[in-house]
Amino acid sequence: MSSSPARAWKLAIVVFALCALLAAPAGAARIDDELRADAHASAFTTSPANLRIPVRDPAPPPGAQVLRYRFGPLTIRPGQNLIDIDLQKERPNVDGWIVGFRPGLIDARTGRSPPVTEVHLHHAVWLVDFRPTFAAGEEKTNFNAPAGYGWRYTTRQTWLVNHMIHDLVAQEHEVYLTYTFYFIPDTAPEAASIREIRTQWMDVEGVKPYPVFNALKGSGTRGKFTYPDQARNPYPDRPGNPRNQWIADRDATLVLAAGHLHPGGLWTDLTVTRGGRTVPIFRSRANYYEPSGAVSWDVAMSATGPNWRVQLRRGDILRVSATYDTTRASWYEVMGIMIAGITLGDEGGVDPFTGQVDQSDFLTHGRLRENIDPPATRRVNPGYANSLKLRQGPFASKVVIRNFSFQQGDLTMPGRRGLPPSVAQGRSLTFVNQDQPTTVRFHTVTACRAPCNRGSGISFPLADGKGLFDSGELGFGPAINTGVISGGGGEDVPGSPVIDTPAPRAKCDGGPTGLINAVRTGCLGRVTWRTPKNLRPGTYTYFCRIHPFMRGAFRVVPRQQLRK
Ligand SMILES: [Cu+2]
Repeated sequence: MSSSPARAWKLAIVVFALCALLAAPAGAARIDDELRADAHASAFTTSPANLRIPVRDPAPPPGAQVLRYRFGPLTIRPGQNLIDIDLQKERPNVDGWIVGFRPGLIDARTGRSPPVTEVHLHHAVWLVDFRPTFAAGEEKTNFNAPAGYGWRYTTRQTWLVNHMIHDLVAQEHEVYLTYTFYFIPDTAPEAASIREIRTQWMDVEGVKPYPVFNALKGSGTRGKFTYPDQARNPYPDRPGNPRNQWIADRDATLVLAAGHLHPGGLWTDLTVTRGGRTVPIFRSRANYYEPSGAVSWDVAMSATGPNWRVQLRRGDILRVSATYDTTRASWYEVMGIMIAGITLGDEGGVDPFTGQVDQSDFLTHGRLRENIDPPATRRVNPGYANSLKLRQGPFASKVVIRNFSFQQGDLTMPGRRGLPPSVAQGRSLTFVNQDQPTTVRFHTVTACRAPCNRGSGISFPLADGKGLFDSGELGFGPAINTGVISGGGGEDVPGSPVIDTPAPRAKCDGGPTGLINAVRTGCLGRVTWRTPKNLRPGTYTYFCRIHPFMRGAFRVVPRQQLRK
């Protein structure tokens, strides 16, 4: 990589754009109470939210070649949850039009898609000449340009891939990102009539390295939370310029749209505002195949149909929002994105203020086998102790996390070390992540409902525990300065999913090795977290959101009891 300043700035911008693209003391009565509560603890008791949206998977259009590429191999270190950027060299060697895009992830050894419970394609964003153009999350939505439209491709373009691949287990994985183009070369007669579209990237967190928000259990109205509409001060750093909007800089026509969400998400909405009037133009719905509904990656997102055309005028405000189910759990570090295809100029279509936009939607593929949580996720795993039945452990002020395990109170640990440490009411317990490297193994301490002893998957555990606490991802990662984009001062923001706290630069050594490292301006994160002091007496169980097999418990002991 050349390291000229212009290059570095461009890359820094990319980084943004792209990412735009994370017992004894307890009375018997209370234990009974907790055990009863657990009868409803499972996500698996709720009825499915199968919407039965039709699948539309068009064949390659006339003149199109089907070109399969892969990117990698990428060595995913045990437990890794990193964001990185790399140059992408595997692509067509002639100019033409991309009219379809199909993303995937395969295991380098087996050639098959690895189970989502082991390695997870958190996201990949393909940046073409520094513009986010194609993207994939675990739901792997396909992009189909409507007939007669395509994304321009030339061999002179710069292609970068921003990828975040998450290893949920303690084993290393070697994977390839795969991507298939439906490609019409300029030499094909069909190429002459293709009209160019570009991707208009709509994100509720705008252009940011790690564009996420939290949808907390119980927030919103009637069990649904819409971001940013129902969030309190969602964009404190940008008063009057919300991150979720784009003001059209030209007359143009929108020709396709598809959303991206995380588990818990229900839909993303796209609206247009003109002269103070706002109208909806598309809702991309999450179709959960998962029998328990909106709790796993066993989902597909709907996209616009072949005839969706929305006429935009210069000055129109396009906005995106995301709606999550908040009845069952909190959803941390979630996304809300709508990827839209837009023409360079006015190509007609329906004026959304005077006409009727066809908002019928279609899934781009059926159920993906690799996204189905294994049946063992639903069953009690005898490898975990039932913390509600354990006797009280020693008083402790600190629990160290090392080698994917909690030093005291880990539910897999036999004997005394497995007992939930005791914490006096009004005090807190400090968790310290010492799992090296802390630039790779990020852990969280997240409340799950006791006894939290079923199998591990995406749909279990859920962040639904008493106290609803969450530590955030404990570890260190690179920072990028927003001044690079905005000019002037700016702030350091995470280029990784860690907590946004400045840290000594050396703490970030050993992290991502790709281009994101080349443009880092600093280091962020921390490895300690304290439990809230206001937790009421009782047994608390928790898990790691990054590695759901990690479980632990502690017990808050009432003050009265201490006095005895
Ligand atoms: Cu972890």
